[in-house]
Amino acid sequence: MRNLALGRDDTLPVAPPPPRGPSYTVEADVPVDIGCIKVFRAESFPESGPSPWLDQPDALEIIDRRVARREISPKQAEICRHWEKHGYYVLRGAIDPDTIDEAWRAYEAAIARGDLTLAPEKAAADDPHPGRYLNPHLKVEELDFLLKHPVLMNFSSMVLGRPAIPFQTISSHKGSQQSEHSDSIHMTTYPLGYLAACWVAMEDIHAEAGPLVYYPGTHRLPYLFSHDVGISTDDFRERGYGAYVERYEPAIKHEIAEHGAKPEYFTARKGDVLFWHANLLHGGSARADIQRSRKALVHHYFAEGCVCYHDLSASTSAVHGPVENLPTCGASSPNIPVRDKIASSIASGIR
Ligand SMILES: O=C(O)CCC(=O)C(=O)O
Ligand SMILES: [Fe+2]
Repeated sequence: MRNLALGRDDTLPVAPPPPRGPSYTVEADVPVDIGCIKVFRAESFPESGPSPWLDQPDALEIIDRRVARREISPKQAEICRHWEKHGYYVLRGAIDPDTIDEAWRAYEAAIARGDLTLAPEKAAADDPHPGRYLNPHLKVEELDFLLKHPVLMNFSSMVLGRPAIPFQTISSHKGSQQSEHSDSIHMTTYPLGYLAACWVAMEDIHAEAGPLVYYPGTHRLPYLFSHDVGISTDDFRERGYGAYVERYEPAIKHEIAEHGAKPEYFTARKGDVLFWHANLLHGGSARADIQRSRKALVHHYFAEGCVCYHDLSASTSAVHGPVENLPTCGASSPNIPVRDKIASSIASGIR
């Protein structure tokens, strides 16, 4: 079995304990009264740490100390050093092929039953594959199981330095050809950096299928938000992703060119998983052979205890539940609530 490639003795650890306080709240160095934030956009928040542990200037020393204290194994330390430098990691054979096949079969069966309907999203007239689907794990139990798979949860918790909270899934039969971006404009946190993503290969991924493209090291570039590229809240409300395509996407292409960032492509075997940092630039490469499928699941995980919001639309993330759940202005509570359903599923399944 290719499962648990890191081996039983080397099982990835749960997140290290929080540095301060009894709760898992990420205590921002610059506290903000969340209830008083009216517009959830990056410019409404101060610049503040703490950064996730692997983004800290002395991350390499912290890694060495944690190995010395046997909190992480030498193999985990190697993974953390790679993450610190490159902003991604490929875990080969992370999920065994039988689990992958079972999950994909269940997904196809749910589509055949009409439990979920995929838009065609044709890239050309002869495009044989259907489009992506957001949050299929809400309809297909086997995909929910994968989202909460201990190997994926533990890896995300390790790099975030906090317990990971599963947030969303995206399933795809084919390459997205999505322009390069940082996920932080779509899923933003305060403080910054408390998001991790992974891409699960649900079949072998061919170079001509339009594999995920990513740019190692770009996680260290400054975060770029709507405000930085001149997208106002009104622009997004009135024009939606039109403003994003016009202003944000070219700005990211410019960043990549200016810094001479070099692409890598995730050609994978079924069950391989690529994890990436909140700010690593990535996208869907061109589908050289439109007949080829590219079956995958993308998962996004937030770290417990941070504020999660959507910079583009200036709204809080569904991970917190309705906005009324947040502390009221003046309450200044350090405990940022997480929607009950998510919290209880983590409590029962993972911890
Ligand atoms: O699968 C892809 O091509 C891109 C997915 C992606 O960027 C994401 O879900 O964050
Ligand atoms: Fe993305």
